Amino acid sequence: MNESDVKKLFEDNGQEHVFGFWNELDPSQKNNLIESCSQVDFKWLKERCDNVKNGINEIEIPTDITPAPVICLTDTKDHKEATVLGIEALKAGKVGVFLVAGGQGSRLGFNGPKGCYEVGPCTNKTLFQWHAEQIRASSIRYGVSIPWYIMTSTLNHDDTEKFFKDNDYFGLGAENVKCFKQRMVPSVDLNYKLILAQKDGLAVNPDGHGGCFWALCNRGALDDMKTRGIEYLSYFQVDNPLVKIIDPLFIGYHVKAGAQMSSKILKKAYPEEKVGHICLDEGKTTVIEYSDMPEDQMHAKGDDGELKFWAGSIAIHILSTSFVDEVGGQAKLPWHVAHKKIPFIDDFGSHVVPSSNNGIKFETFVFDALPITSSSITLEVAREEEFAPVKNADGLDSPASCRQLMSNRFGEWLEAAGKSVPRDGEGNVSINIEISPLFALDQDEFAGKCPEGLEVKDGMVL
Ligand code: UD2
Repeated sequence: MNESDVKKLFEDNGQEHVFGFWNELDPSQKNNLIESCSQVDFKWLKERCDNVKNGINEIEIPTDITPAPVICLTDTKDHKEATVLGIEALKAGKVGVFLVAGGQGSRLGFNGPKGCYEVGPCTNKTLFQWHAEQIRASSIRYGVSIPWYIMTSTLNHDDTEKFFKDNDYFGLGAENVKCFKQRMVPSVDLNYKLILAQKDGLAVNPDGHGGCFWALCNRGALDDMKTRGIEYLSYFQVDNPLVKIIDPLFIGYHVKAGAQMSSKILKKAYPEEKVGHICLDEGKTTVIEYSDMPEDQMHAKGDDGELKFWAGSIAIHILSTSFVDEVGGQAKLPWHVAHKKIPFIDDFGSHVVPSSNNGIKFETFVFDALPITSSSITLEVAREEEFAPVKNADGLDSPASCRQLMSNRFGEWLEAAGKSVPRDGEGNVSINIEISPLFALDQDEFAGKCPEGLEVKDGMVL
């Protein structure tokens, strides 16, 4: 669209204020603003804003939910068969890994892609390196290249690509690490007006991890998977270094059930824990985010006196690529609304960082695709083995808690191999220790490799 078309379109939609600084802009800034404005889909924006105005929540919170069936930690009878199936799929080169890393990471307050955050308790290895080492170790174990697809956004795409390039793709090969951008959508203020983030650009945000369906299908990733014969994608988030990126057991259960999208869960530590709730709504598997779960359901107890909705989703999934292909481009996921503090340019041209919520962001969530699957399995995992997210700068789910949980997991591996590991009064390992995925991917592998005369001491790195 040319300049006058764009301006007319914005006027027709009552959004001409975004051109308020037009006369101050140089030609290249004018181009930037036209480019930024050309991305706005007014039909989409009107639908979203009308829904908020009219109090219509696109996320229908079902009232008649029941707990979803879960393959629990103790249900081990089919584990062997599932593991064999998972290993077969891996060795046949049918598995790729998919990281969603397009988010803003604002809670952590870290400037840069969250994957560049250093979490190794002793080595300060970054999240990206932990993930890369796991993928490399799994490739070696199963004798195949495992392609890694990484969804970024305009916020961090260039920095992410540069980080991998500067680190020589951590030995995975440039051809096996594919970054692609998700879409951005505009945010609005509390009067439904578009916001200027700078004089020559609108405030936009990534369209949520649910945007991965569109991005996988339209940014070349799915085509690459088809060329390679990838049938299953192991989906994970950037913030959890303990995630088992390649888990033959999980893959195998998914394959065995002919599932389209499957999920890992763990037992919630307390009712309000900030994880999604896996439930059944009229027979369909569904996730209700902690912020949407009705209070009474969140605290409800079953006949056994335990939490009724005990299964917390930790955002680890398997996606069948045929499912992504089927729903991908047109997946109509509902839009979640979040009230946020959105920095803006005020009428006088000053940049303002608000201290309270002044705007609305729209996002879709990947787990909203679960109800449209024809089949899905849910697998329980052990928290101490697989979950140590870094979300906040301090306290819960912080870098400090993550490093502690990493040392705890490695401490358990050492103890299982017959070593003595110092612990504090609360049972936490009281020294920093680190075992690279390239040394051992799991406790069993470690047990077979643990060096005889190993001295367990603070700063120990294997
Ligand atoms: C997520 C789940 C929560 C629970 C928890 C476990 C949601 C809404 N909630 O909470 O139920 O499973 O994780 O740790 O997901 N991302 C993108 N593009 C976007 C937005 C996010 O790629 O547009 C990525 C982001 O980079 C990160 C992941 O998605 O890797 C999770 O995003 P989050 O940190 O906003 O999710 P969180 O912690 O609220």
